[in-house]
Amino acid sequence: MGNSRRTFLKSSLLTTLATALGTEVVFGENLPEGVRPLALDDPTLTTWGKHRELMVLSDRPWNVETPPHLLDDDVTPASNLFIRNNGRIPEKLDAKTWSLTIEGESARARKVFSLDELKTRFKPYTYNLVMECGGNGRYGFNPPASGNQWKEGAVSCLRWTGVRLRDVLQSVGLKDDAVYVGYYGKDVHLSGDPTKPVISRGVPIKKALEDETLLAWAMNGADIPPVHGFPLRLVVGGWPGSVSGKWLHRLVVRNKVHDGEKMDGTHYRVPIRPVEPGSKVADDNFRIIESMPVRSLITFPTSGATIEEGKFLELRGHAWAGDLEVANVDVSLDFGATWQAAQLKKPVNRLAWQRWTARVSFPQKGYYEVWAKATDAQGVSQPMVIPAWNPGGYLNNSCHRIAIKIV
Ligand SMILES: Nc1nc2c(c(=O)[nH]1)N[C@H]1C(S)=C(S)[C@@H](COP(=O)(O)O)O[C@H]1N2
Ligand SMILES: [Mo]
Repeated sequence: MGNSRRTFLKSSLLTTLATALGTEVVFGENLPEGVRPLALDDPTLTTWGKHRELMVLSDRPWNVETPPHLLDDDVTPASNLFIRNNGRIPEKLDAKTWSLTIEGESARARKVFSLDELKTRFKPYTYNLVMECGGNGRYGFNPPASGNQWKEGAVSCLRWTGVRLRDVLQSVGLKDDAVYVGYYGKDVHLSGDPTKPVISRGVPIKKALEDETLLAWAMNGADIPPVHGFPLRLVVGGWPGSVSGKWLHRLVVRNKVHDGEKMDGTHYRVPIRPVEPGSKVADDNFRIIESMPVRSLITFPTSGATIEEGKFLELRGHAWAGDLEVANVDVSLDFGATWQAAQLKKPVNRLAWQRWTARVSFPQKGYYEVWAKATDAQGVSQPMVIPAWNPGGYLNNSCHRIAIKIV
């Protein structure tokens, strides 16, 4: 192999590596021929700085899940935030030239905003908002539903900063017949075909106009990372994550339910009346998922923990209930025969998750399971068993369980 060809191979390897790492490979020119940089095989370095215990469910597109014990913080750190992509992450994201177009048959005008205009013309707000993938818990369904087999970790609660969608929509003007707002992002279909839509969902106008529905440019006080929608995304707390459009560049105000990609069929829709597991569901028996159901996680200790006999154990976790508040959380050490009430905090703002803690003691050495069950403000509790089967494998909010050994 000629010298120039070798130099080319090395430099393209270094370029690939630098892109994956998001930083320069210092001294890269010294890398001996045939030595493979370690980082190429280390997902914690190349997967956008994610914690090394996050689980890669797929890399085409990228879908990465968080184990429950890494969701212990009141505000989920960026390193622990799950990734759910339907297509390719857009390349060349530039905040300076980014624009958001608002149009649609029920908008009074068509307006284009630069990111700077959004930041300066409207008042910014910051809220802690729960974002949970509609398919969180999908692994539990039988027969299995196709799609990412999320366990319980496709959920987060981050501090989002942006302007209210309501303020921006009102500056454009809404017609009386406006019923829905749909989003379009800049991600590209896996095939690479720019004409193929990836995902374009939305929310009814009432949800769009809520105080907490944001056009966000910051996450936990920093720029939104590229994989999570830099430089602008929609954040709609309490509803399936799929309505929080990333790489947001266009919104349409609709006079009917938005008919974008993944608004129909078995996408983010569940049967209205229960169906036989595995059966085909008639189109008129579907509703679009809106507010997510009540759910909780045990974030401490980690499942499988070994604890010394005779000690109290301080359990903790979070609970959330879509648009509603959580009213109480109970824990059981005896497979659900008896329950004890946990302490439950109020959310820091509407649509944030709530911290719960419970001090428990175990009667003797042996194996136990801790089960946690949350109940929402309308008295609806998490089920112990997998809830109604649906073809897309959505809304499995059954109780989280962990294993404990007392020695
Ligand atoms: N443009 C765009 N927005 C998107 C998606 C996507 O694939 N493309 N995935 C959605 C889904 S299904 C979820 S659950 C959330 C996940 O957000 P995160 O990856 O920042 O955690 O983003 C939503 N917004
Ligand atoms: Mo999702």
